[in-house]
Amino acid sequence: MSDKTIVRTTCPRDCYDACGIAVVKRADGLVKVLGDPEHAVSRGALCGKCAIAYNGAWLDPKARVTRPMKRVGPKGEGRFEAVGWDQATGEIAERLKDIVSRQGAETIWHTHYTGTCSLLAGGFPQRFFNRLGASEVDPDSICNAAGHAALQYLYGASNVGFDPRTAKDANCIVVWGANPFASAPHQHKHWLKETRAKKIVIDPVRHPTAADADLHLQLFPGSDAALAFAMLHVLVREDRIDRAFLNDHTIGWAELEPILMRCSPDWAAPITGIPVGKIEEAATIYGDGPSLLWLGQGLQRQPTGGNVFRAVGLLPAATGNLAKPGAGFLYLNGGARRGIDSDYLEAPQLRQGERRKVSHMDLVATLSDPRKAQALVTWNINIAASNPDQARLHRVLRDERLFHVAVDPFPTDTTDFADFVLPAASFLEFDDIVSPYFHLSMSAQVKALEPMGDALPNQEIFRRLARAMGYNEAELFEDDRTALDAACRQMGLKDFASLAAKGTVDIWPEPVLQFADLTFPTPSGKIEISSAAAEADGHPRLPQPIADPRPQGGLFRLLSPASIWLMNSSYNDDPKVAEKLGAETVTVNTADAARLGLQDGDTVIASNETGQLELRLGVADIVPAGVALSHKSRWPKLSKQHANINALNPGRKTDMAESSAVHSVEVTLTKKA
Ligand SMILES: Nc1nc2c(c(=O)[nH]1)N[C@H]1C(S)=C(S)[C@@H](COP(=O)(O)OP(=O)(O)OC[C@H]3O[C@@H](n4cnc5c(=O)[nH]c(N)nc54)[C@H](O)[C@@H]3O)O[C@H]1N2
Ligand SMILES: Nc1nc2c(c(=O)[nH]1)N[C@H]1C(S)=C(S)[C@@H](COP(=O)(O)OP(=O)(O)OC[C@H]3O[C@@H](n4cnc5c(=O)[nH]c(N)nc54)[C@H](O)[C@@H]3O)O[C@H]1N2
Ligand code: SF4
Ligand SMILES: [Mo]
Repeated sequence: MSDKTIVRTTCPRDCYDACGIAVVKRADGLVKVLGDPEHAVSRGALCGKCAIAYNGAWLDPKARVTRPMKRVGPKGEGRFEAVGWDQATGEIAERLKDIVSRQGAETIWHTHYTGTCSLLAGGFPQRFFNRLGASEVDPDSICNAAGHAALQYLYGASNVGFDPRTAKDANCIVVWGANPFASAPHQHKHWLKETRAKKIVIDPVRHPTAADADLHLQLFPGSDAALAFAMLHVLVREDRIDRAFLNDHTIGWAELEPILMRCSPDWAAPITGIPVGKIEEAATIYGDGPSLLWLGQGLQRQPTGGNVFRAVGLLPAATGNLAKPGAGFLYLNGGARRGIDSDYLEAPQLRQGERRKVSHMDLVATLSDPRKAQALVTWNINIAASNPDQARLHRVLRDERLFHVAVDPFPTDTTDFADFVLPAASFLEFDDIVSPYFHLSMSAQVKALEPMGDALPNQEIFRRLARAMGYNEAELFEDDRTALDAACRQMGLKDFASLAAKGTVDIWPEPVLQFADLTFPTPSGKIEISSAAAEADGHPRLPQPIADPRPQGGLFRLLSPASIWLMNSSYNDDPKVAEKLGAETVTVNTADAARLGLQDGDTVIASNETGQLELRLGVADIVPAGVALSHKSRWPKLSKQHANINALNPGRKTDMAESSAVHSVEVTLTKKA
């Protein structure tokens, strides 16, 4: 008999890759979490951060929250006593019921995002909050809501992307404002390396994916709409536009064409910082097609991010790069595409009262107003590290008046502020389903280990809270297996056991065409280049050839995208990951460093009207002049300053959907005296 068992499961992080995992359990109790060699994406290797953290902090009871905890010290100090589940859920329910009867359920806010992306742990708790009648912080407004809104105006859908398997049919792949090297490491390592297509990367940062590309357009942040208009100008000039496609499947091209005829590459070059020849080359390669366009999430985290998406999103429409092999665009491939019914998962029929939402950009203001907010529940999210306006957010979270329950597997900055911390089981400890947002497959998350201590999956935590509240609707208590089997049937699979036996299944055996029938879920059924719906919502009818003004007076535009060693704020507590991360740096180019009399390794102060932060200076010609690069979401409490890069982020909103324009932060950099 073998002395080890292997459980095959899936990584449910907010990552394009959704790697297959092999958990190897030895008879002596030793556990190793490895990449599954048979999985098409991971091919035997996890990314560096998960390879470390899943064998480090995630398996370490001392690093985890393992018992329900009740606060004993002042808020923010992280001093708690362990209590039992019944006491914790009982006391929380009493407090919530009191708030419901005095101030109303709408003053109870919950905020959640993609700490885990698996279906039940990500969606099932909504049933509880619907029944409670709580208000919700709009989840996507911290990440990607502007891009969704823009693509919905243009194509009527933002969650229907190309099938990555069609890369074999493409002659060109454009990666526009994404950094696969960090945020989709296996797509960098395999998918992009194995294609014969010409690769064009459009990004202010010369990251390794950009450096590997056939063509890198290193534009100034926030100038993408101007670049897209100039590319369209070239396509018209060179007669590479698909006029039959435009006639049959779009509305508004006639209004747009005169505008883009004024947007020559000569006009765009000084605005974007891209030489005329490179704009022409990119347009020509894309226009020859078939071409795939990957719209990154970094691309829309700009003050005019919605407009950027509407402008860049014109390229497939103008060139007929849809509904054929090797063509299409991708923002995210959503679960609904595979039949997943989010209404089943979240049970909106339980909703008590009106559904209220605010943007994450308004979270501080909302929590600061006692008429609006009496309680906060945070789950699958670490707002104290990842949200804007960090100092003010920490201040309001410290207010004893606000009743705060945090659910997390780890003791984060956010849980430190809570009145109760509830221990969430990790993905290794329960069954669930992962719906990848790049590939169109579906994967099983299979329980490999027992939950640590008293930890429970999110869905069970909210069942217990529902019971303590005295609710009795059946949906609140549906068991995991029934819900998992139902979700599998929605996708045309027999049941969860059959999915688990396969690990990952391709829902379609062959690559599917994006918008195969060329009908679009817009009001007109066509691609709406000119959009009455956008206009009715207060936006221009057409995408605009505009760019953000360059920072003035020696300010830098600060970009803070994904780090290769962190998953948002996750893993910073793992000592080996922390060692890889090293000091928190900000990188500028050689000319800017020389102008400021700064050298690599200097300690600098980054500051603006929102805050200041001490950082180590890196000097490297990977960013254009006037741009500074740092990475997001370290744990504030692990730094002497009790802050991270979001101490500098005012929380400016995008033009659409009140989403985060985090890549528009401006700072000065000065040498520390
Ligand atoms: N400066 C700057 N800030 C940014 C960004 C940026 O680009 N720049 N990006 C933004 C973006 S895109 C995002 S998505 C946010 C995300 O930012 P975060 O909220 O920090 O995201 P994560 O670290 O993915 O997950 C949040 C928490 O979920 C917990 N978690 C994991 N599994 C489970 C589980 O099963 N149950 C429960 N209850 N909790 C679990 C993790 O331990 C973690 O503490 O950050 C935003 N912040
Ligand atoms: N390792 C790792 N992987 C992750 C995450 C992580 O934190 N770490 N986070 C996950 C999450 S929640 C998300 S949302 C995704 C995000 O992953 P991505 O979609 O890759 O988004 P970002 O990391 O914000 O930024 C991507 C790129 O956008 C560029 N960019 C910034 N401003 C502009 C601009 O104005 N124009 C253009 N063209 N480019 C611009 C940045 O320089 C950066 O290289 O990654 C996921 N994967
Ligand atoms: S975070 Fe992404 S790359 Fe890393 S193991 Fe998970 S799915 Fe794979
Ligand atoms: Mo995100």
